[in-house]
Amino acid sequence: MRIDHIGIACHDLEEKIALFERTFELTVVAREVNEEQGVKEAMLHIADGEGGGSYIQLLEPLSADSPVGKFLARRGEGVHHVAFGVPDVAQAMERIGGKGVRLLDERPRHGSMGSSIAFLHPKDVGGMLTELVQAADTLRT
Ligand code: V0V
Ligand code: CO
Repeated sequence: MRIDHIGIACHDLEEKIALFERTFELTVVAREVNEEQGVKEAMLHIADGEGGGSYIQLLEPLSADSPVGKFLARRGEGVHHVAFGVPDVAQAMERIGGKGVRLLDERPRHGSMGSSIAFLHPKDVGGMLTELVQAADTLRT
């Protein structure tokens, strides 16, 4: 439906939040520690859209052997992933997985701001780590 967020890997979350607020005049709307994903993250609001908003996600690793920790060691700071907003993450996983793209998650995981997320292998989609996001307000409880 839209680009939900662009994930940017950084060493120092507070420093990069200040940089993005100052430079682009964005506002942090959520912060979270996600132990399962090994990150401390912040969402900076860009716009509202169909089924959810668009954000910049700043990511600091919780450890060196987490996905973002390994990425920083190998490539340094910069764009880590792109997340597409989808109406139904389980259905999107099934449809995209059915095309031979490797899913990095067997089932949807907990994402930022109560969302439901899943990752696709970067090597199967042109070298871009891709996340599927179903926003919280579209999830049935
Ligand atoms: C690794 N590769 C990447 C990449 N990370 N390519 C593009 N973008 C990235 N971010 C390349 C790497 O250079 C290798 O290519 C190849 O993929 C295989 O890498 P690997 O050695 O297996 O590397 P690992 O062990 O670091 O694993 C990479 C994957 C891992 C992508 C499998 O990072 C993963 O499972 N990520 C999904 C979870 C995640 O990233 N969570 C943090 C964000 P060459 O060198 O062999 O050519 S959490 C988040 O976004 C949240 C909570 C949210 O939005 O709400
Ligand atoms: Co993300």
